Parts: sequence; structure tokens; C-alpha cells
Amino acid sequence: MSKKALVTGVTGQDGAYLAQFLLGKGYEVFGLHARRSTDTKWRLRELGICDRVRFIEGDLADAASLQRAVIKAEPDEIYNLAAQSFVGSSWDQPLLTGTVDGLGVAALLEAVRQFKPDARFYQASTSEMFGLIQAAQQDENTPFYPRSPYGVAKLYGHWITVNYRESFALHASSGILFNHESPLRGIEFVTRKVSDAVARIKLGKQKELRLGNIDAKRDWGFAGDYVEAMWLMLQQDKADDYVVATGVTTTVRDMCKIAFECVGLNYQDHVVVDPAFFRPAEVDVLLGNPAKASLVLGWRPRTSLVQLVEMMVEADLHRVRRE
Ligand code: NAP
Ligand code: F7E
Repeated sequence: MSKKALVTGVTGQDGAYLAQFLLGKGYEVFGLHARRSTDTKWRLRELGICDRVRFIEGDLADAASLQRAVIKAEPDEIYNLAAQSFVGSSWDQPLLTGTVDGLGVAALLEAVRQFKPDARFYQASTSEMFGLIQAAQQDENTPFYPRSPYGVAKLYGHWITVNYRESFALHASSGILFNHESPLRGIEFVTRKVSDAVARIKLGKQKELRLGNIDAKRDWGFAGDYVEAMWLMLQQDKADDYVVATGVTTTVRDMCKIAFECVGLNYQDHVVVDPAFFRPAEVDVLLGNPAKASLVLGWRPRTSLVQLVEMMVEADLHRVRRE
């Protein structure tokens, strides 16, 4: 019999790649789908897997819906990817972010504990928990210092996962993933904002690109590589926490340079720094150490930043031409 997985946030970037990955491994994939007035399944359609996912309506802010989803899917594995994931919005909607990204994790773990305690659980934790970094390169032992309501909420989600593992012997793992991007990245995140603008500027549909702090540094990888690490964590005998990163950090400025060079342009001719995009508190630099994931999981990133940016610019050129 095929294994069953329940993926929350299945319509998001990671949810779509993870669903594709699990279907490829023969899983029956249930996707928790929050009711929206607009179409949110475009990523699943782009990957050609929309009609292979079994949707269950539910919301991380509605504990009863999570219980129903766990009872209905009877999953062997649960991947909690659902979140208000945009750091910038978390200052505008701090309570929603706390409810979904923090308490929502506790609600889902409770549903697991009560109705499917033998299911293996993955929590989507984040490098944003390191925030004001306490070590030059961050690993599983680096102290946390979140810098946004998003980071604070995710820290609760992380610790409640650790706590349920230790309190109730749940097989609950937390992946501390550094930034990962793809052609399916939401347009509000900086890499996709840049790749979309590069395509529009190249095709004469836009002139300038307004950005915030282009001196910020991030450890960027490809989402398609990172979902495999999530799965590998749940295949281990023992649940644990892992940093997933490339071990390379790059400024937003240099990422722009790479993206504009993909189409033969100079970013300095188009990028305008606009204080409107600065954040109330910034995470200046992130650089992960994925040694534990490499040693224990045998996981390695396969895609360089240049390859990733080229892939994103290519996809956006294609989209803009089709418009
Ligand atoms: P994403 O593209 O923003 O996807 C988030 C998903 O969560 C969407 O499917 C969204 O559905 C769903 N969602 C939002 N609020 C919900 C709610 N109240 N109830 C149920 N579903 C809800 O994010 P992503 O980049 O795929 O990231 C996946 C997870 O990893 C998130 O938890 C994120 O915080 C975390 N993470 C991401 C990164 C990264 O660099 N991408 C790094 C570390 C951790 P709608 O589209 O319908 O709103
Ligand atoms: O910002 C700077 C911005 O919004 C990256 C989420 O997936 O990764 C993501 O969070 C950097 C920041 O991602 C603009 O200030 C400059 O320093 O692409 P981002 P993020 O905030 O790092 C982590 C790991 C997650 O967990 C989150 O869910 O780029 N930046 N100018 C800008 N950022 C945006 N969005 N827009 C700009 O115009």
C-alpha cells in the first residue's frame, strides 16, 4: 500500500514542489487547502499535478478543521508548510502571523497527538529565527534572536515542535531552512520581484525596479532541492532538527547583478533604492552551515545561485512574453 502524506500549505511554493516530489515517490498526497476567493492552485497546475492532489479544506487558524483533516487523511507523514510567510507583512498583521505560524503549529500537533500519534511530523522552521545573528555561520546550536513578528511566531512553532517530541515522543522534526527560491516563488519576495522586473525591463514593459535594503545578505538555494531534505528528515529512525542551507551568502545587490546580466543589462541602470521597502528591523546577513544535514541525511544542494537566478529569469521571460 502506498504511503499517505498530508501537506499543509500545498498551494505554496514548497507545497507544490513537495507534492510533486512525494507523488513521484508513489505517495497518496492530501493537501490542506485554505478557502480563498481567488485561484491559488496555479503552482500545482504549472507542475501538472493539480488533479493528483486530494484537497481537504482547512485553515491553520481553525483547530477543528485540522483535526478533521488528520482524521480524514490518516497520514503516515505530515508536512506543516502553511504559514503567513512574508516577513514584511508580519509587521502589518502580527496577530494573524502569530496565530497561524505559532499557535497553528500547536493546534496541528495536538490533532496529531490525539488522532494519529504514530504519524511523522515536519515543521517548516526558518533561518529568520536567527535574525540578529549570534554566530558568523549559523547551525543547529546557534542561539536564536528573531527580528520580526514572523521570526518570533516561527520560533514558537519551532519550540512547540521540539516540546511535543520530548513530551509525547512524537516523531516531530524541525527543518531550519534558509531562503529558497524558484520560478514558483511568490512575487513579493525579492528574488522573484527581481526576476520578474528583469523580464519586464528586457521586454520593454517596465523601466525601473524599486528595492529596499540591497546590502542585505542571504543564503539562497533552490526550493526543488530543499523539499527533498524535508522528506529525508522524516525517513530517519529518530526525529531531530536540521539546518538546510547552501553555505554561501550573497547580497541582494549581487543577486540583482546576476539577474540583469542574464539578459545583457546592467542593474545599476535600473535599480532604485526606495526607503518604502526598508523594514522596521532588518536581518542583515544569514549564512547557514548544512554540515549535519549533509552528514546524517546525505543531503546536498544541487543548484548554484547563478543557475537558480537563470532559471527564474528564463521562466519570467516566458511568462511576460505570453501575457
Ligand atoms: P508560501 O509560498 O507563502 O506558501 C504558504 C502556504 O501557506 C500557501 O499554500 C498558503 O495558502 C498557506 N497558508 C497561509 N495561511 C494559511 C492558513 N491560515 N491556513 C492554511 N494555509 C495557509 O511559502 P513557502 O515559501 O512555500 O514556504 C513554505 C513554508 O516554509 C512556510 O511555512 C514558510 O514560512 C517556511 N519557510 C520558507 C522559506 C523560504 O525561503 N521559502 C524558508 C524557511 C521557511 P494560500 O496561498 O491560499 O494563502
Ligand atoms: O527578503 C531585502 C529584504 O522578502 C530578502 C521568506 O521565505 O526567507 C524569506 O524571508 C532580503 C531582506 O525574504 C526588497 O529586506 C530588499 O533582507 O525575499 P525576502 P526574507 O525576508 O529573507 C525566510 C528564510 C523565510 O522563512 C520567509 O518565509 O531582501 N529586500 N529590497 C527586499 N525584500 C523584498 N521582499 N522586497 C524588496 O523590494
